[in-house]
Amino acid sequence: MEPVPHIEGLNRRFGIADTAQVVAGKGGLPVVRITSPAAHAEVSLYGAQVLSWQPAGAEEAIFVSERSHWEPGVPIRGGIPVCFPWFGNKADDPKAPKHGFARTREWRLDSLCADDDGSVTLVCLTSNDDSTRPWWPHDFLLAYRIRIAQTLRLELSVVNRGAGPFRFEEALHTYFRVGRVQQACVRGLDGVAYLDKTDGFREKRKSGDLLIAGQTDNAYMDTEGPIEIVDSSLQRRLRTDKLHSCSTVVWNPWHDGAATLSDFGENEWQSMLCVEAGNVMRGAVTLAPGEEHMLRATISVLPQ
Ligand code: TA6
Repeated sequence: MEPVPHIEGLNRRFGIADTAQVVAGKGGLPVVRITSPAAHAEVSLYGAQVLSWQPAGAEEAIFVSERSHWEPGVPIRGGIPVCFPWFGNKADDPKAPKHGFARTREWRLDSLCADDDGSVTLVCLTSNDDSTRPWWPHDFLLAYRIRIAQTLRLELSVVNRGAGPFRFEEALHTYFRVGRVQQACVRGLDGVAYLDKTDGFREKRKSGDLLIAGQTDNAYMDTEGPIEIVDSSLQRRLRTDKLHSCSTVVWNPWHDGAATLSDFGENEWQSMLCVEAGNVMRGAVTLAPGEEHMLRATISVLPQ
């Protein structure tokens, strides 16, 4: 991690008066802070991780743990981690960083623009280098376009810059903030087959809304449609519309799972629910040389 002068340089180059600044966030990590008539948001360049998004007139939609670590090499607990090029543990290497290396790299800020409609869009880039090749020997470019407005639009593009094809998994591991997870349910997964990680990845199928009543770690397959968290305690719905995403992961560690994670505060598990748009497990994507794949998630906060 480079010292603060690097952050000041980014702010001089990209900052937009009264609307968007690059500042030193927790742990000195660079953060783009956006305050526009449409929304307030924060995006850490470390991991290109959205940390906060609060559309005008609504409460904060994103959860970040009060016990999160804020240091290079360690994932931030909360926000919207970008998982790439594998999801969870790497199948052929148990020592590889969980959820890939994208979430623990500082990304390059490529552009930051404000539009007349009050939206602000930033583009962050990262690509292969000597630190990624030992884990994954492919040449790639990741371009992440984040549009902050009354809705939050996330577009993750993967480009194959190598000479041969590669296969990857990806997910936008969104930690939604909920009032009380026990009073939330997930709608849009009715009848969809899923792999239950809490039960040895056994394949199951459930009908109706998903009530969160215990540790939940399900990877739903073939889910192209919108998914909603219905949060009765905050009386709102958190909706994710997806494009080019065939899987959705739903995760809450519940009391016992959170207790094993040092970066979760006491009872914080009740205030979060991850609903993750992605392409994981048998939904992994194969890209030929020169090809590009774009995953889009558009998030909105709606009345219940
Ligand atoms: O998305 C669900 C999951 O893969 C869970 O299995 C759980 O471990 C979670 O992600 C958090 O992973 P992390 O590496 O951030 O602790």
